[in-house]
Amino acid sequence: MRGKKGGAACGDRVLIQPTTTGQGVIESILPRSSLLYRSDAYREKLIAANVTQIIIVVAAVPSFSEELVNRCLAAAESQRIKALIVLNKSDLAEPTRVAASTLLLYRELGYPLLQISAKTDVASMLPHLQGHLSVLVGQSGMGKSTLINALIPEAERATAEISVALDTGRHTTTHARLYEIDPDTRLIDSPGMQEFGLHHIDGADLAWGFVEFHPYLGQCRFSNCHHTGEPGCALDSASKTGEINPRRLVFYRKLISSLGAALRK
Ligand SMILES: Nc1nc2c(ncn2[C@@H]2O[C@H](COP(=O)(O)OP(=O)(O)OP(=O)(O)O)[C@@H](O)[C@H]2O)c(=O)[nH]1
Ligand SMILES: [Mg+2]
Ligand SMILES: [Zn+2]
Repeated sequence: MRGKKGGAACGDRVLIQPTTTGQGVIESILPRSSLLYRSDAYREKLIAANVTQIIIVVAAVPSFSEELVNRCLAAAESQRIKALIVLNKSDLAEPTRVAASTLLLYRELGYPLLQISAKTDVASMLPHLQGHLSVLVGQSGMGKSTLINALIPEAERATAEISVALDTGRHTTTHARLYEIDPDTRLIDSPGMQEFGLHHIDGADLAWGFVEFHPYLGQCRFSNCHHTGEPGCALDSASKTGEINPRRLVFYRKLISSLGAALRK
């Protein structure tokens, strides 16, 4: 990039001005069809541009955060891109069984859920990748780079053993990188994340990030209901009757309270 202003993300299409052989400067970034990023109260971090699908990679070991899955799904909904949940390391049979039962809820909501092992078999992923620019996201140690290597052997991505003591990965991947399976099918590996801040999503829009909430939005007693315990809240009643899973309302409320000041606007 020329000057200090960065702003290009993996997946961006740019115009470049060649300088010396093999070198060039980015003149401009072309309009994006989507932009995936995370943000807290202070800064934003671009994850990937122009992706048409977000692949949330989870595994039973190290343990994954269901809250993070909910945040990734909300981000996908806000950008109107497809979301696919991949439960990796299915060769670890017993812990995977427990993780799979947690994730069943998301399949019921309509999100495709694949159980695979990057170490033994990834073939079932291929049909889901076809025609998409996908980005693999998730916590460190879930096996994103191992998946890339299984799908694209010449990628030779660095991977690292997880820390059993800390029940975490080692933040092995430091930069996002795009790989091409065929000209229409591309895949981005991204660094593991612990947090997925969504400060850029307006508090009033957040409920739209939860697909099964849609039929209830606009049905609450107060038009500015934040669904955090206000009287006559349609989501509250729906969760009490079991029409929506109470776990999702809990994640929604956690998310909205983390927005804090942003919500009070
Ligand atoms: N048993 C088993 N282990 C796996 C599988 N996939 C990945 N691993 C192991 O999990 C560890 C972490 O894998 P990575 O691919 O480095 O994880 P990552 O998600 O890219 O991690 P970051 O780059 O830190 O975000 C490595 O030791 C892998 O060998 C799998 O399907 N089964
Ligand atoms: Mg990695
Ligand atoms: Zn409400």
